[in-house]
Amino acid sequence: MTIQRKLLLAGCIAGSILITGCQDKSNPETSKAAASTAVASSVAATTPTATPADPALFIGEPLVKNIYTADPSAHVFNGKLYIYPSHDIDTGITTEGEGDKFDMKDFHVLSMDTVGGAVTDHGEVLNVKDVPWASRQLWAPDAAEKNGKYYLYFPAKNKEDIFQIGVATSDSPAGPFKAEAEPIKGSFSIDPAVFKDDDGAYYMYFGGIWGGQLQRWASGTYTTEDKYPASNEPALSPKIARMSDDLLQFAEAPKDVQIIDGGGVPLLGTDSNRRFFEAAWVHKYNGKYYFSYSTGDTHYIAYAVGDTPYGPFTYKGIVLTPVLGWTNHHSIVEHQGKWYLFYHDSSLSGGQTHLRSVKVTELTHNDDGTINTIDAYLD
Ligand code: FUB
Repeated sequence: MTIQRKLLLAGCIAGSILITGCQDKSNPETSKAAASTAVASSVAATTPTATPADPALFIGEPLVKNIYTADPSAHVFNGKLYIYPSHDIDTGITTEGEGDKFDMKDFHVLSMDTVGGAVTDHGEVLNVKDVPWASRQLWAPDAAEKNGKYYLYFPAKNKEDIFQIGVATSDSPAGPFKAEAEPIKGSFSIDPAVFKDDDGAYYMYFGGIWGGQLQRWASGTYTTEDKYPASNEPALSPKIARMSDDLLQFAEAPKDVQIIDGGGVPLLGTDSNRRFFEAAWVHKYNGKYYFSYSTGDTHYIAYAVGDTPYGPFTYKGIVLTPVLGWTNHHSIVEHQGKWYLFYHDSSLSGGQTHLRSVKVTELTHNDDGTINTIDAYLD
């Protein structure tokens, strides 16, 4: 570890007593890094003004620095890369609550012709005030294209403060998008990721525990009680649903996505280094389906491989080790013959967990189909 990284982490330790709620106890480095959230400037930071962490610590720079961006979902539309991120802002909320500090109100779209080239911020493309059913917290979005029409999928809390997933449409990948009047029927929780298979079928993967409320749907209907699996029980599963032809609804009731170990046994809820937490993404490589996701309180992007879009997916390893900040969220996309990992960290805000920035780096698959693990820090 470099001396700079040691200093950064040491600075974070000073604030650790202010941290509450779902903080990681098993990964001291990331817990300490996330602790800087609590001690950093409380000044509203809609436009980045905080002192950034030393860029020399990291393998990549934020794609944009005029705003904070997170949860990047990258797609290639018409030969160009479009990134659909969350737009992080500081609205002055200081409690950790159930992710209350992630109080995002709108979406921007970013685009670039090629990785490493100029990045365009297309500005606000949807605001929560223009989503009739939503009340707050526009979290991680995704997008899809069909027949020249573009679909922006996004989670938001409804008027009862329950997360659901909505869709908004546009004739351009860069928006602006017009929201449907109602959320997708039967949708719940967060982090939609829409995957188009080679046969033209579209599937939505979604779900997120803790702030994402997946643990409140264990019985199939919403309950205000948090129900996590007992130590010998399988982990909570992310969900999948095939999309209707018009991409505006589910064509079937959401099903569980099973993540199993090499012996075919579902991962347990207590297996926090490997079990699903949030941030589902699917890419297809050499005919196999790669389901990647965040392990949340252990801060990894992990992946599992399956033979169909529905799984089961067998756990294979780590795509990305913990980044600066509590959350880890990504997408994987092929462009101009190379594969890329889009991810975020809190380097631009000096470690404030709810003020993140989107970055990109190359991702490589080995001959046996495994993914080479990426470390976002330079050592
Ligand atoms: O950006 C808000 C939430 O943080 C996302 O929905 C999660 O995946 C995490 O990145």
